[in-house]
Amino acid sequence: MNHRKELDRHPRMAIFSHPNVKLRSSQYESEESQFHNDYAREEEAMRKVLGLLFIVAILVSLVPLSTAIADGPERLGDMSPVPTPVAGGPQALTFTDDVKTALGLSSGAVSSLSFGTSDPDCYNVMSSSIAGFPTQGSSFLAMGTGLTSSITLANTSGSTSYQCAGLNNSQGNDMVQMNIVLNVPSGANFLKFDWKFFSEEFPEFVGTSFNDAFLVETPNSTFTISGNTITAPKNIAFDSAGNLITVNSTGVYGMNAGNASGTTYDGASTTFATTYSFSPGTAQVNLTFSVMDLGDSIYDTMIFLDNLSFGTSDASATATPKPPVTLPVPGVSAGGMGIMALLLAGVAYLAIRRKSTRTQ
Ligand SMILES: [Ca+2]
Ligand SMILES: [Ca+2]
Ligand SMILES: [Ca+2]
Repeated sequence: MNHRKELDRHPRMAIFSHPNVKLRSSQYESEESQFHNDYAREEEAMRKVLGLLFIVAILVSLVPLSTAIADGPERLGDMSPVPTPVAGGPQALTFTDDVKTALGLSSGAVSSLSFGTSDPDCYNVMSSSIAGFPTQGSSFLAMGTGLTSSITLANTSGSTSYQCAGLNNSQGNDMVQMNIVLNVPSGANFLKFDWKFFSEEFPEFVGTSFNDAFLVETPNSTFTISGNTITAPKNIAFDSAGNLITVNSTGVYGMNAGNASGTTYDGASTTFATTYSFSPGTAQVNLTFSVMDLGDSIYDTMIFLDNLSFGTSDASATATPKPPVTLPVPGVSAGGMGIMALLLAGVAYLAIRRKSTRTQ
């Protein structure tokens, strides 16, 4: 055959004109076409997955941060009905004297005592024996972010709540505040008082933004709130770990259900005695006691106060204010998860593009 001659004339074309070569060439074209089709399908499927991932990431990013912080059960307080005024309650003319007696103070020991614009339904003198109080005499003072008339209700609700009228903190949530100016007896160099912290926030909202708090500041109140963190350089009352007394710190360091037995609250601290020392010869001590809701005004927190007294001692009775401890909110926010998903989707997309470029 003259194939050799033809090859000499058109060396490149001749190969493809050979019958065997033609057969193999058409098989190759068919396989190549199949490969391209498969690849196109794979790429299309991957594009769809990535598109879906982007949409999910964007939607998750749009979830407000607050819902992420409020992790745990749904936040619906069991709202207490608004009470009708009771004769002899905080509105009575003798109330200030009742508070002094309840705290164990003589009339002459108090220069002034005021609850400002705090809701009178959210503080009161208690004259019965409840959860280890009174620690002095036959009565004590209760002040909190819910009704004092709820204190001895059976604990049938995990979210007893009341929105107190009047005074609020800088976040617009419930606050009850007592300012008391004490005349220091001659020779005294310290004062002390007993307190106990109760809360419905315990245990389900420990570690969240609903960080209800109790502060005692002297000589004036200067605390500030940022998110769920309180900064109170003038505070003198701390829990056993030296932290500010809040649901997050006290919850972690010693609140339990047993301590709240006999009350409507789900948890309480033990009874603490705070001692505050000052220089001998100090004429007056100005104390501001504050109890407040943080995050919102539901899930009541209550403080029992008693046995506010002076003493004289050597330097051993000291209470050195410690810096506030910031506890992180646990868990990753929805916004953070959305950003993570976007980043992962971006990395996956780049990897696919690189693979696609190499194959072409
Ligand atoms: Ca309860
Ligand atoms: Ca409240
Ligand atoms: Ca609360």
